[in-house]
Amino acid sequence: MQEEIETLWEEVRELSLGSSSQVERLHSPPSPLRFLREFVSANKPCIISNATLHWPAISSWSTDSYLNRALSSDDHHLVSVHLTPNGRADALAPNPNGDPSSLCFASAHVESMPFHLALLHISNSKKGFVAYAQQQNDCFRTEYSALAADCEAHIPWATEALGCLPEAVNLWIGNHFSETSFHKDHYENLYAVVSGEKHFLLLPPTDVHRMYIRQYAQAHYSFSQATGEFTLEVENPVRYVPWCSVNPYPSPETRDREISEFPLYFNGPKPFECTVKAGEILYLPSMWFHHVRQSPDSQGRTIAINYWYDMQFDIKYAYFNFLQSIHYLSTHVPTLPGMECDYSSSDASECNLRDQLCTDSSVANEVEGSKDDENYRTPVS
Ligand SMILES: O=C(O)CCC(=O)C(=O)O
Repeated sequence: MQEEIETLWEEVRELSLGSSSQVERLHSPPSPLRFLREFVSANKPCIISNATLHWPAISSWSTDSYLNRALSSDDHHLVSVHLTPNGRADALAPNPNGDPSSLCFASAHVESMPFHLALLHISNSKKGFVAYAQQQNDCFRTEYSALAADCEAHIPWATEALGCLPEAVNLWIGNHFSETSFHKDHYENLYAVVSGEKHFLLLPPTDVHRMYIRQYAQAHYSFSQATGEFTLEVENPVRYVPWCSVNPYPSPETRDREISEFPLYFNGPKPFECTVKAGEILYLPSMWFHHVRQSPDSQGRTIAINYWYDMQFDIKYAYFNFLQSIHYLSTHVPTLPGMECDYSSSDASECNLRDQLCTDSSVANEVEGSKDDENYRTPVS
């Protein structure tokens, strides 16, 4: 099976994505028909330059005073900020209950605060305390509605191509510490950078086995104002979530171990790599795995808005589920305490416990969307 799966990775690149690790760049927005034919239907990313230079946000959001004025007129108006010790929210971290090498899935301490305080925390982030304003729950249209006139409510050529308005519009204000670990989303994503730069690593859904998706115990950071320190606690009773195991930028000390643990990622085809600058939009197709880092503007922050459009749960989605269900020997996961099955397989009938644990990411939930959830993102199943 190994050979057939590796042939698939190559064939997808030869037939559609191209053999360089570059993402195709368009110098102006495509017509809806071209966007649909060449990118959405092909499930192929592209960067569109000169896409949003007409937005007032491109110039006015470069100063704190403008943003503070717009968002701080009412002292009771709060925004959600993700606090972590290292800028890595929704990422793997050492499991406080396990042996030193075991990992858990750590979510940020989410705090609601007035915008001017959020901006201060973002600008003054340091090792040990990093703030990232982000909430994938349509936050731009709710928490940040005072900024609505500075951008477009949707991306007109994408809306026409996709035949619907965005399901969610999210704002992200981070700094150079902020990093988003490899995951995928069940949305067509139009990701617009307003200030600073975002650096993406992308892998197509066909490369799913290279991500070593495994089950990790869900944990949460909590921040104490009194001590100024974070603690990380695993949920009790323990709940497992599926997440990508690969850290594409291991430290020099862990590099050799990571390469030997995740050879399909490190020795396989290079991921697609791109930097998205202010005024540009990345089309990030549904189901693509992505890892995101950022370089700040002169004010020390990176601002982006993304438009999540519903994806089609069509034959491509069915093929993806089939591919993921194929047991790939080298992605075998050792049995976790209390979980007597192999979670690398997605054959739900194999294990009732897995069914129970993964209900969040069941097809039904994906198709319905997670409108009622606080967070629209579902774990990677
Ligand atoms: O900008 C980021 O940090 C992450 C973006 C992302 O994951 C998304 O748009 O789905």
